[in-house]
Amino acid sequence: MADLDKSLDDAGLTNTSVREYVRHWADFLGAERVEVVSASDDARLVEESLASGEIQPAGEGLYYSRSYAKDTARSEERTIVATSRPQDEGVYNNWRHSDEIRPVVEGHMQGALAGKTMYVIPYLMAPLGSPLERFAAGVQLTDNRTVCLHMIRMARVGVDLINHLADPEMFVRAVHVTGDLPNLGQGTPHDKRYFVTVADERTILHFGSSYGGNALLGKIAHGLRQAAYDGWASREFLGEQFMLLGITDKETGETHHVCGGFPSASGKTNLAMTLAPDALGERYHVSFYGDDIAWLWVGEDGCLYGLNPENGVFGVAKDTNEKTNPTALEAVAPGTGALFTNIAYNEDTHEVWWEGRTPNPPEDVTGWRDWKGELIADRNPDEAGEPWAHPNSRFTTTLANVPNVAEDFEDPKGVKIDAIIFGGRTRDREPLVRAITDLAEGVYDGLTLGAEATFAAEGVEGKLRYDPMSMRPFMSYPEGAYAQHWLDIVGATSDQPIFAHVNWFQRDPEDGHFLWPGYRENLRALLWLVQLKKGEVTGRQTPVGVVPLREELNLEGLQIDDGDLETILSIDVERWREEMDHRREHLEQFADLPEEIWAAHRRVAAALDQEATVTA
Ligand code: GTP
Ligand code: SPV
Ligand code: MN
Repeated sequence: MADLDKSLDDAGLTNTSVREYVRHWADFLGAERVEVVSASDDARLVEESLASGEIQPAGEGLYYSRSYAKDTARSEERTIVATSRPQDEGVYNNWRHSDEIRPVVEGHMQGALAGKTMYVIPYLMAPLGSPLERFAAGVQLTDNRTVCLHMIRMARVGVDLINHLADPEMFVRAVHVTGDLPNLGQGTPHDKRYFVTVADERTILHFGSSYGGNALLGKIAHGLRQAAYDGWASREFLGEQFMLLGITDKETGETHHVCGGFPSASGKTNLAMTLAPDALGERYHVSFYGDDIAWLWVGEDGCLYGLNPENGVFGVAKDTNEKTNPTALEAVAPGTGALFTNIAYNEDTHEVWWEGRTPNPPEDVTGWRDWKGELIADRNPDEAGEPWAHPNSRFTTTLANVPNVAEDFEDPKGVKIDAIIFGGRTRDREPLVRAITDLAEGVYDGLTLGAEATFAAEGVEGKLRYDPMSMRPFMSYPEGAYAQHWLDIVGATSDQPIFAHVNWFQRDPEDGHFLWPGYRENLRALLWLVQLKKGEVTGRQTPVGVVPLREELNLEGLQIDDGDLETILSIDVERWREEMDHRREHLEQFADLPEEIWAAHRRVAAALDQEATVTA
């Protein structure tokens, strides 16, 4: 491509290592044109995308896009972590030797951009000036303009961010090719999609999707898989699928920061964006830092620090409404530049809708199309009950649009972490909150985190899909080493954060109702946890941690059935003892699991056995 140098000069791209990388891939992919993208190009890219029909208007400064129907979620089976070190193989990372897999995915990519534009997106996954900045730089190449629009919202994007790297070579090489979506054999034995992170070469090669974490390479591929690997290889930090929030007590002026992991679609965005319940709003303010990724490290003062490497939110639309998540609605209001993907769209009025937005779908179906683009009015009677929006439909908006975003959300120093919580969808056994002060027991709890994969009706009652620290789909190195790295990083702090396990999803075994109202009320459990860390309450020690005494929970303004409350504050010892065997089997899969973790498992098991004898 003769005028490549001119394009790069015009864009002001001066980093010669980046220029070489761009040249190599422009040749290899056979791109006809190269265009370097900065955040300031957003308005023009939006105009072009509207003109070409890739996106559609969805109100003032709001946009809608629809994916190919078989391309609406991450694909875990097609996701691979590759290195040249066989010892990097874990249980969940789908490890392959890079010599074997690189030629396969590159084979699909070669020449794929003939006649097309290759967009170059220089980005930073962290605020400028953070202690982890050298792990944050990346340059995504993509054939997809809508992906550029998403990246501009989700990451900090611009040539300035990578022109002056301390080490000009140190950027993640992130190559994305959408491919010919109708001809990729998604879900068949001839599936051509590959989502590969070559972690020891800091190279990401994703082929065959334009959706979410498959296509926005700064987010999951760099921000989680690559970052987790970098954090381990450097011994410097943890990269986790965690939300991060602050709770300010307006009476004392103190702010505490809580981060934590819930498996995908288990409530991180909702918790991170939460507001205090009305009755507690005078006293407490919740501030939003991040909803999906946190990088954690030990600061010079010996405290654990955390930051959100992202610059935006890619949130689940389903059930987002004024009651569940009012701040999310404000963050996608007219004028925010938000993008909606795979919800229902009205072509005449440009309105959008998703399940749970309002109790019922719009009554007048004129102009409404479902996420596949089909007219609702044309549905056969047997399709009447099908959702209008895809259950994994999403909204994309920048952090600055979130009304309760923390004042210091861009502070590169990050924030001191006071508590780390784990949680999942668990219909029984797990109480509202149980606190854990011991480091190994906290890490053990994270490793045995699980969420209901299916409902009890399918006969797997009590069987969880284990999802260590909510990182199962993003794990990039062996689980035993992952546990050790956690013990090392958090163990190096002088003021250790408190751990806790939370559960908003316990149900009544008879009628299935949620025992806890959830959403904004969840703050009450976190307030108790902060008080426990400060020594203001004592709780009640159980074999699996400290649970709140009923009178210690702030229940002001909350309607909850007495019996329900009692259930979610108590431990079902027999049910827990059944769980311990599953946990042992789960942990036995992991090579080189630290002895401290096994010791924690045995301590919990012995305490449960003893409790059972006492009460027998
Ligand atoms: P990813 O972006 O996939 O990582 O998901 P996430 O963990 O951010 O999940 P999100 O907050 O988007 O929530 C997923 C679903 O759980 C939504 O449909 C929410 O409405 C629902 N949900 C979240 N919090 C609660 C809660 O406290 N109680 C109940 N019953 N449902 C909840
Ligand atoms: C998740 O699946 O956990 C997400 C969405 O946050 S994606 O970016 O598609 O991975
Ligand atoms: Mn996520």
